Amino acid sequence: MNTPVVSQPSGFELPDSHRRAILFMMILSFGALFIGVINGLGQALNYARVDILQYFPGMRTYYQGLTVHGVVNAIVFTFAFANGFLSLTTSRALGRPVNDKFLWAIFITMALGVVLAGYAMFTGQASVLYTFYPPLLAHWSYYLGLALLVVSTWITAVALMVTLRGWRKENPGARIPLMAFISVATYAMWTLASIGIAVSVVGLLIPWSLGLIAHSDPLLSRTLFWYSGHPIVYFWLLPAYVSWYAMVPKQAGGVLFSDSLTRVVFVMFLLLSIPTGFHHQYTDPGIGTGMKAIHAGLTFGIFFPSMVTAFSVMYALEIGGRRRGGTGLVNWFTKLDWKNPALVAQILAMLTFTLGGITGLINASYSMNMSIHNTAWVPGHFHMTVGSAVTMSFMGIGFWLIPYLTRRELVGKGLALVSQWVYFVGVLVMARGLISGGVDGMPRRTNMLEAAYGKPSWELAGMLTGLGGTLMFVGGMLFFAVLAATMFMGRKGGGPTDMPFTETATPPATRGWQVKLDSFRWWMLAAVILILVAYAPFLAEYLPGAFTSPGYRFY
Ligand code: HAS
Ligand code: CU
Repeated sequence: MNTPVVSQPSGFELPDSHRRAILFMMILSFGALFIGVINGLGQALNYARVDILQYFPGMRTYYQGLTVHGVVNAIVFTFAFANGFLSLTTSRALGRPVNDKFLWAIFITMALGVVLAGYAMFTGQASVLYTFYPPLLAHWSYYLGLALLVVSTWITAVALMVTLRGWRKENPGARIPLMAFISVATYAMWTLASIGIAVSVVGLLIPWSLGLIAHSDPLLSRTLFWYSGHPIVYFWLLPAYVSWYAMVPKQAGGVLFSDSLTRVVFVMFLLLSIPTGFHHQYTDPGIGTGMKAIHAGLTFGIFFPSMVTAFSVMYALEIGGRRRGGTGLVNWFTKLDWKNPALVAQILAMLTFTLGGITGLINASYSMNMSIHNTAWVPGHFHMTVGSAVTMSFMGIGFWLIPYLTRRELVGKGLALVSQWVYFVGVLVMARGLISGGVDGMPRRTNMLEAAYGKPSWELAGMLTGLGGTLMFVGGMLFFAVLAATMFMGRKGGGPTDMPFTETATPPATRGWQVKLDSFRWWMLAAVILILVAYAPFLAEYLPGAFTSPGYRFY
């Protein structure tokens, strides 16, 4: 192995105003998760036919609870975390803080969005779930609130691009530091990906909810939703990947072995995340089978960078384990620092993601999708991805980030470790319940307490779901206890003064094809071409659409 080189400038001090703005974003993020985890308990117990939602303040129906659960976890928690965390990683990697006016604009936009969408959800005027498909109709403030949350990610994207451009002017011809490259690539991908949701919400749903247009077009709205709705899962995932690539190797005592391969992975996400949305619409009538097959093929393509990640990160961990005295084929794994909650949370996240990835491949397989679509299998899949790989990674990052931002020492290291193991076991048990029930036809998004049908074999699946969800709730609450104790009682001046970032085995090449990896402009152009290939034929055939459906409010 070559001598490792440091690929980031050192001696970086984050200005206090930035520290505060990012801390506010993290509080919003984890605050949303707190509500989501409590609500999740109600959802999981529903499968075990235990009704606790009725005791929740302000909760009237099952669908109101499920909407809140989806929105706060999948949109507020993830967006607020990404906006804050990747602003920080970009600032740190470039040695150049993002302008703090941007940071406050991001936070205020998100807060406004949460208030607007929250008002509609908590008053029971938006029980349309986080996918808000027409013809279900919500109060306009729900759509506007979600739109503002998307706008906050655009402000972040602009902030990162401006910072990068400033850095490039001062460093002509230099390679973009890796951590900044992968952070900016994440936002470049999402900027293109979010257009679908923006068009749907601003162009179709807000005017419809205000009564400016009388009817809506479910297929068009669903298509625009899933144009953004698949890549959104990588917008949730990639901040975790930034940590797995740029920080976890350091935390594990290893190094990242390839700078170029890491950039290639993120370029692949930029290219292939978007033209895959029809894999959520295999059962939708009105979309040609040929186009669905193209999206299926591209979905197998987007599987690849995650496979590469699995091997790259595992190798980085292995280097760490061997440096700590590990030998043989598997012994290095036991030698990792199992006492470091930030690292342990992320390793457990990776382990659940291995199963999350495999179930994703099954979803993507056209014919197998037919037997699991709209069953409990799907929440089984996504709790092993966003509900654990992402959530546990963010919790793990929180174990050093909150002390870094508050300058207070982490309180309750042991409890922090326990919280992650309990959550990990919980998510595996819950997903086992959902997956087995789903294979057996147990539906998703169904109030099981009121369902007039059922199978004896769903009993065990439902019980496992309820049991696992309860463990996840307990693990989550222990995590919040650690976070609150750190923020209020942590020893002042005890937090880390810098963030952990890894060394790379070889520095980025300064000549040859690798240099071209940094040309975002060309990758964005290539991504647009792929998007056109994937969506233009359907839109050309389908537009101007069929605006025939009135709005419905069932709950
Ligand atoms: Fe998915 C549905 C296909 C990844 C989230 N997905 C969903 C929904 C959500 C979601 C929320 O094709 C439901 C949406 C709704 O409400 O209807 N998904 C995939 C595929 C992947 C995938 C092919 N999904 C994700 C990620 C998510 C997520 C990531 C959130 C963050 N998904 C689908 C499809 C559907 C779907 C269909 C529609 C289903 C339907 O019919 O409704 C791939 O990206 C997965 C690639 C992952 C891997 C795993 C790599 C493993 C790693 C860890 C390595 C471990 C280490 C440690 C290093 C290839 C990187 C090991 C150490 C040792 C010693 C072992
Ligand atoms: Cu998808």
